[in-house]
Amino acid sequence: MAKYLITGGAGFIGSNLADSLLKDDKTTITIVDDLSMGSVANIPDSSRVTFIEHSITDHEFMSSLLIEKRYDYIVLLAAIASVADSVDRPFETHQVNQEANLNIIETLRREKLPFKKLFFSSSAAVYGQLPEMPKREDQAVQPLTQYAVDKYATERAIINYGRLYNMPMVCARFFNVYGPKQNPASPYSGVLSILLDALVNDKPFTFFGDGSQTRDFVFVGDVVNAISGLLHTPMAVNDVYNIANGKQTSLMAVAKQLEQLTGKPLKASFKPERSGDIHDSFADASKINALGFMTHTPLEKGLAQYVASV
Ligand code: UD2
Repeated sequence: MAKYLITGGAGFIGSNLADSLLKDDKTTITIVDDLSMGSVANIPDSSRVTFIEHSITDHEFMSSLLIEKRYDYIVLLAAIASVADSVDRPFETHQVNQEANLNIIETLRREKLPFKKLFFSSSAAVYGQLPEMPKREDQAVQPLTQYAVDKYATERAIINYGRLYNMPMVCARFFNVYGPKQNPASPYSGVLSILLDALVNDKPFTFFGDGSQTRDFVFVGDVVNAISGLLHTPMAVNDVYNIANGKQTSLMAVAKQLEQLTGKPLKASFKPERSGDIHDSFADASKINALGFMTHTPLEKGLAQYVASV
């Protein structure tokens, strides 16, 4: 029996992870999610899943849950997930992306709670605009937004707690994750979900900038394999790993691929770049590749699966 807690488990990445973990019939999962971005429809329909609609920013609630339930694996995915949203809501971002997670690790320390592994989702945003490409985990960081500051601060806190108190914890820097269950409903949603929604439903799409910005688009199935691998690999501890495809693609190029896959033309317009936006992002994934479980779905294949899912 393995007991998992997934914060943000009703969201895009968390619900894909839950689907995958449930393939082991000894797994039970508790999902804590405030449904700010996620939805009940994402949550796997299984008697082995318990859903709690609650914010992770309720420290007393989260501490009591951890003390009472004693999870084996704790996966911290709940977040204000948009860089642009964090620019608009710095205080909420700080409370969700940093304080709430610090409360969780501090509860584990203070109460001496035993657990097998804690995973935290940090972000490629911590690398900022520094020119070195591709991004390696040992390169300098440059957190340019509250989003990046809070992700980096939590990453450091987790690694420091792991070292100081011998707690088994690991962090990963997600690059641009896409795939089934990604919610296009908000202007802050991941760009590929907005693009696909625009194409499928004949809506207009706005490029912020000229579309030449590049991202490392990583398929959600690969991200799920990476999280699961990091949780179950004892030597992956007190460290941070890029989770990426390791390929650099411009937004314009990916828009063209989606036009081809859907057979529809994009109704595109252009506006100035978003504040806090990074122009280029591209990862060196060799550190996680060396652990042996990372998969790299080619972009064409991942996009085709995504298009087929909507
Ligand atoms: C993504 C993640 C973030 C973080 C980061 C790591 C989301 C929502 N955000 O931030 O959590 O991990 O990657 O690097 O997944 N854009 C448009 N039109 C639109 C929407 C976006 O042109 O309608 C542009 C946007 O200005 C940016 C690019 O597309 O240049 C990607 O935007 P995003 O919000 O999908 O992701 P990003 O890279 O800001």
